[in-house]
Amino acid sequence: MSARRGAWRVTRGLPRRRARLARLPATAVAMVALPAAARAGTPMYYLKTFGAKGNVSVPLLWGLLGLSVFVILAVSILVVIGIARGRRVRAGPPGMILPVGRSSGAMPWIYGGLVASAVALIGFASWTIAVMATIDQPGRPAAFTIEVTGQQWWWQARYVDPKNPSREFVTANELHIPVGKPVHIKLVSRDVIHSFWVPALSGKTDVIPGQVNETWLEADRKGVYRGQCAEYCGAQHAHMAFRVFADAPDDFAKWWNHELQPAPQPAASAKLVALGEQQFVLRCGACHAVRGTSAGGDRGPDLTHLMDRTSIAAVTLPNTIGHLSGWIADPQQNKPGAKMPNLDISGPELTAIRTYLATLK
Ligand code: HEC
Ligand SMILES: [Cu+2]
Repeated sequence: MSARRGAWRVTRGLPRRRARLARLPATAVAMVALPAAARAGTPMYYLKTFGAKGNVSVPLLWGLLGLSVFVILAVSILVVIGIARGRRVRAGPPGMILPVGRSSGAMPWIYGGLVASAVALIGFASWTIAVMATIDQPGRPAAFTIEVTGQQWWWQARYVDPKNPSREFVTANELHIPVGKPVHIKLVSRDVIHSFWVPALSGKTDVIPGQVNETWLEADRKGVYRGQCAEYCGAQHAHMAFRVFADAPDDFAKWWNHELQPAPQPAASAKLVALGEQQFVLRCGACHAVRGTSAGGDRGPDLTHLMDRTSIAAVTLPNTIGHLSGWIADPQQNKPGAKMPNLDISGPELTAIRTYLATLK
């Protein structure tokens, strides 16, 4: 109520459109100053960052924006002054011919302009190069590597511990990283060009078939950061998202150890789960892997610990039993064009398979 009255007081007397314009800077300031909680609903917001990379890039963004605005204003003002002065000179007798050439006092402006532009351009080029050098490699060596494979329209992630090859595993669409530690990311594509982007942590890195691109991530605060494919890659490009969970180092170590475990064997008494596993291996195992079973497919996400994930189909749906059933029954309705076909699963089959999947914790 009081804020409204304040806004009214400031803009009172101005015509409507100008009143709206007058409020624009306040809106922009409010966006930048938005508290973290309010920004949770705008996960692609990249001006507030939570990691070593973004923290040095964002000041450069503001610097370049400030310089651009300053140049536009300075040039506009000088043009207006020039026009005003030009009119005054022309106000001579009719038919008078103005001399063309180096009028006195013009050259210092040109030299001054050249020097000022050169200083600004060299200064900002140096700043840009310094930032690029800083974000190229993390300050400390990365503890491990995640090999991310982009494909239409999801992300496969292979965790690799260079010191211990037996600690390797594969998951999809939800990455976990330890807070405050740089993580090395290797990017490859299985089909077309994608782009790996976690706005709050890092800029974009293209994911190109036949080429390995590298980047790294570091989060300085616990949280969930949204990632998104940032290079148009076909029908479901917008649904090719992922999540990065920055965990406390202990939680992260626990998570990794848990992911290494194979899927639990169905208990002898759990008939429906055992039936579901059988049907899963038969109907789904050509495309999906569940470690500990003979399902070893690689065309779709590894489902060994499906229930540890908060979302399915590259953050298209929340991972609830309802959405899971809906997805298995009709993936093409949920994500038209997705590389998982409709499989004409019968009602009883669906019940068994979904009951089995619910045990993949
Ligand atoms: C022809 C290959 C293929 C078959 C067969 C197949 N899937 Fe999929 N599945 C995929 C692909 C590809 C995706 C990723 C789709 C996307 O996100 O765009 C997927 C995604 C999923 C997901 C979401 C996983 C995640 O983490 O996002 C689940 C769950 C799933 N499939 C279950 C099943 C079940 C159950 C069956 C058997 C009834 C099955 N799929 C059969 C290819 C297949
Ligand atoms: Cu894409």
